[in-house]
Amino acid sequence: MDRVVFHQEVIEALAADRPVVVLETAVLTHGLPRRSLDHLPGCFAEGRALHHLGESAWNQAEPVNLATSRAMSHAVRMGGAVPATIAVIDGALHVGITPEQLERLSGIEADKCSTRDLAATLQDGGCGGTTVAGTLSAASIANDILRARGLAELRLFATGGIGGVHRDWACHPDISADIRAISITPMLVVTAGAKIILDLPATREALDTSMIPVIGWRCDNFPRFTSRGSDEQPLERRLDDLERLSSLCRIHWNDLKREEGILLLNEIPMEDALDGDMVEEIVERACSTAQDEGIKGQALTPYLLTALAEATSGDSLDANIALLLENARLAAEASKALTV
Ligand code: PSU
Ligand code: MN
Repeated sequence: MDRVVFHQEVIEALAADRPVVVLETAVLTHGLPRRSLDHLPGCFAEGRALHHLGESAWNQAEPVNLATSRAMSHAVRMGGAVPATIAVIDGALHVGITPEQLERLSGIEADKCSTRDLAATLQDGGCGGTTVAGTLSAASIANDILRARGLAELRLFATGGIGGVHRDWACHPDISADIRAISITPMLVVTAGAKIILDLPATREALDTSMIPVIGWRCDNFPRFTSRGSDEQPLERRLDDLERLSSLCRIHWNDLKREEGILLLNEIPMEDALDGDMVEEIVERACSTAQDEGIKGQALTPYLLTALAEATSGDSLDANIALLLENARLAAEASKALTV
């Protein structure tokens, strides 16, 4: 049985050396609400994030998760690249999925597939949204196949905020597998920073220990997902043009033969960002409620993101969608410049 299924469009693009951007699906199955926007007064009320895309690509009547994933694919296409959305569907790893498959995935009880979960979901013949870790592992499996066929490999990946070291790590050492997956998969990961629900300084240390080059894209401070970076967390490296980014990737992967991924930090645009102090207070409260309610493991990140959305009446969703679209757009731009 074929465990890995490529969408024809992805294969054709890679065969013709056209740019491809990988997208994840845990944000679809577990990160964003499965309701339409009507229930969320703040969300898109003024259509704030729509300028990232043009209204035509956004269907207000659709559930937020589906509309956002569709819009991300659209943003990749607008940027001149082909989206390769990765997911587990009926016991196979799909690299590139159809709009019908995306819609189906958005409405079912899918597994949240980190790397450790892939085999079990495949064995069960089940469906799953892949996290950053799960997606990178799938891309790496796909790259082995592509290399054997003499085709170009997947190098670009756009997500929202990466997982990292959770707050209260000293008591509960919850560190997302995202970090380890990035450290062993030579892909450029475009992200709006670590999710604000995390312990940011600790997450930075973990990235450091994992030998992952961290680059600010036209920003000086480590971005905080739905909030801009603070000058308490300055970055050591910043790049402003795609040519230098591309040459850095070449040096790291080709000349130095390193296998780590590279993290490209794309700060959320000013007009979409939430106030960092306000979010900080909400997250602190949500973390202690999570602890009281015994929420941990895979359920923790979705729980905290939902709490944040509720406490901001949907404003954090606006911001989350905006940054996802911005990251998809930048990844598409970068994929054109990146000729590794
Ligand atoms: N980015 C978002 N929203 C999300 C996620 C990323 O804007 O929901 C998902 C990603 O799939 C990421 C996962 O890999 O959350 C992290 O989960 P955990 O902390 O359980 O590893
Ligand atoms: Mn975890």
